[in-house]
Amino acid sequence: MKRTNGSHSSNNGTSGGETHQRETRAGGKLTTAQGIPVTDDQNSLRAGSRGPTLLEDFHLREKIFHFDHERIPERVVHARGYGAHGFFETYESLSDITRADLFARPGQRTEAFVRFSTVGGSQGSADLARDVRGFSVKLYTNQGNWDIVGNNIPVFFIQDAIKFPDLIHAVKPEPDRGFPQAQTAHDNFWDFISLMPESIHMALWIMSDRTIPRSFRFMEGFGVHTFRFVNEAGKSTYVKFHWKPKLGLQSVTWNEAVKINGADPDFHRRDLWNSIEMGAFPEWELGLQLFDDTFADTFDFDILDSTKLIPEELVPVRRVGRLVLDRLVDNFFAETEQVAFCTGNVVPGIDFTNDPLLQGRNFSYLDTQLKRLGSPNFTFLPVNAPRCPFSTFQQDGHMAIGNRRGRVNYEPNSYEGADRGPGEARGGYASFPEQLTGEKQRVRSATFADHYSQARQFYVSQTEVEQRHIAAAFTFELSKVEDPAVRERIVGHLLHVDGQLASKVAAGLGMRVMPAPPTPALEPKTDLPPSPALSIALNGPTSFEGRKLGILVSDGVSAKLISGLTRAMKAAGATLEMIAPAIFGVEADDGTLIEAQQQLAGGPSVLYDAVVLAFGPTGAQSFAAMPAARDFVADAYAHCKYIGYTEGAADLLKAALGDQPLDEGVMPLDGKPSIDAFGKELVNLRVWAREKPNDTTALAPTNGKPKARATTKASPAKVPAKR
Ligand code: HDE
Repeated sequence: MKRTNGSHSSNNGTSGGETHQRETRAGGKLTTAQGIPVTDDQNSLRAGSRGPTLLEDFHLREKIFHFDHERIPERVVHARGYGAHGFFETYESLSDITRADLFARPGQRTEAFVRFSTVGGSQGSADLARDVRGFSVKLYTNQGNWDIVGNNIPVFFIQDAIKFPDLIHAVKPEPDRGFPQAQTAHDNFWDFISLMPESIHMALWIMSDRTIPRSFRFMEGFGVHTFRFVNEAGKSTYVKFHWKPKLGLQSVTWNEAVKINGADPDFHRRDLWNSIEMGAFPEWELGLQLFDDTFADTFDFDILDSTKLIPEELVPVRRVGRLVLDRLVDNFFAETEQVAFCTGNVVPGIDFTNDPLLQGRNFSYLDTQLKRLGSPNFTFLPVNAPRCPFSTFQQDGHMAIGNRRGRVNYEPNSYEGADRGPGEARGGYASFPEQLTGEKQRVRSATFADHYSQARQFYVSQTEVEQRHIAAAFTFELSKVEDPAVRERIVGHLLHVDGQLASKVAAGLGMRVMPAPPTPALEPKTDLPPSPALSIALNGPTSFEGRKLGILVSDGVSAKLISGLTRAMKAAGATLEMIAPAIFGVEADDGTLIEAQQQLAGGPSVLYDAVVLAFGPTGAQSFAAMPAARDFVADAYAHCKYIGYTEGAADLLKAALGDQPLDEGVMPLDGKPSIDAFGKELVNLRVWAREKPNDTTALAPTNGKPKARATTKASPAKVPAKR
């Protein structure tokens, strides 16, 4: 695949992303950074064969000097990320609502760079941490760069930027011990949340499967804040941005996530890399929720409050274009690491609102880039530079690679013609002339006071399985919290969300007494209707496209079965991998070699969406005795995956699953009709009926009185001392 760096034109007229001539041809000469040809790159210069190294060895000195300075500070949040290039294509002209040029003409394409990320972990943390995913999009429009720096969750933890450092301190490793890494399951995080009722809505989202996506390709993106569109006549329309994945939503289960992190900590980045490399380009549609002041004035919540969303059922999402990622980066550091997003990067036709979180972000992003990239000239890096001509009088600073030519570096000036330099552009960016009045004060608007109603709405919008996962996630996370008072405060908040959820979590934590709910700042509404758009399960894929089948094969496997499954997956737009006892592969019944992509120990079933046990009559026996093979099956079953199997797999199924009844998701494969039927079922992704509700209701606490356990003697739980 041919891949090229994006080029930029800088204000001194040079064009092309490369600012130096780096020799990249295969077989080119190795030189120093000064271009001096190197004859020996194996040995440093020394006095005698066993003597000291000489200071004059400029090659050694330069090489080690540069290596010593390879690291730059990682992002203070969203440190772990992965990016790719692509384009945005507009479906229809939106000139009636925005003068943004990228929306002016149907079919118009705009170059894009997207970076996905996790928030809490450091750069080397694992992909399947339970965490919010960043979804940052840089659109290199004809009128400059527009960044939509969003997340895969439409709301946020806090309402005011002034709390962001506290939130991030609380979630990151605790400062004395330096752990836990990339986890919210610890005291400081839940302590903070328990004292910030405004974060409860987001807490529901992060305890849902949204924070353990199966792939970046299967998640939604949201701009979160309310922005403005402004048209040529200066009319403003409020807008919320959504990215809708073409392949539908999908997440994994928590137990699976934990195991994926061990088996392949790069699961998400590998998935993105592989799909683009094979030409299955990830795609999202841009959706807009558009509304005016009349809606804003009558909506139950404040449109400036980032802890609230506007249900799609109330303001439908209008799909106006598509984002396609079709090009891998040439170099991870140069592009993905050095890309600098900023919410303040908007183009004519796009404007801000007074959301206090957005206002703080507009300040923060520019500031952080200086710390991270070390120079105000980061804008000249190829991944950050506009694709349209750009022209400023800014100059100098570290790494000044775009200084203007000529004598003039200020404006106004009285030079003439080309010497004069750029002048102000008629029709350039103009801020929406919003009327502003008010007293200077530190205050939170009373319209931001409802903290529970939408949390409840989110919960009642989930399917039963999803609700179960939310309760289990709260139980897991709070079980890692040492301070019982923190656990109690969270359960107290949950009482305002849903009584049953609170009971389930309290029971899961073994609480004897239900804590009292806190006094809400505003009485929660309990009648907001469910919003099906908020469920993953109700917005899943319509085919198995983009998913992956794992086939555990033995010698003697039916070659016909393998070619039948290969055909079925190809037709569905899905991929498949062979997993074998040895990476060399196995010999099929017709003597052909079936190459393996994974050796059994490196290809556990958590890496696949569905699995097949494809054994020949002779080669199958040994699997039942292999722990990795038993785990392969037991995990696939426990994670509710479809399992296809051939006759020879009976022993392994028995060894892995014992006497558990095989349900309709465990399907014998013995010919074309059964392969077809298996292929059809796969679109459901999981057999959720298999998942046993975690029945802790017998332990549910009562209000005020300890309830006797249903089991034998109730031994009082040891209450850890308060720290
Ligand atoms: Fe960010 N955020 N953020 N954030 N954020 C950063 O900028 C910040 C917030 C988001 O792929 C930083 O370049 C403040 C909401 C993404 O490179 C920093 C506040 C949302 C990324 C920063 C927020 C986000 C960042 C760190 C509260 C979702 C990764 C490195 C007012 C809508 C961008 C950097 C990438 C990164 C500040 C809240 C999304 C420190 C002060 C809400 C996707 O500037």
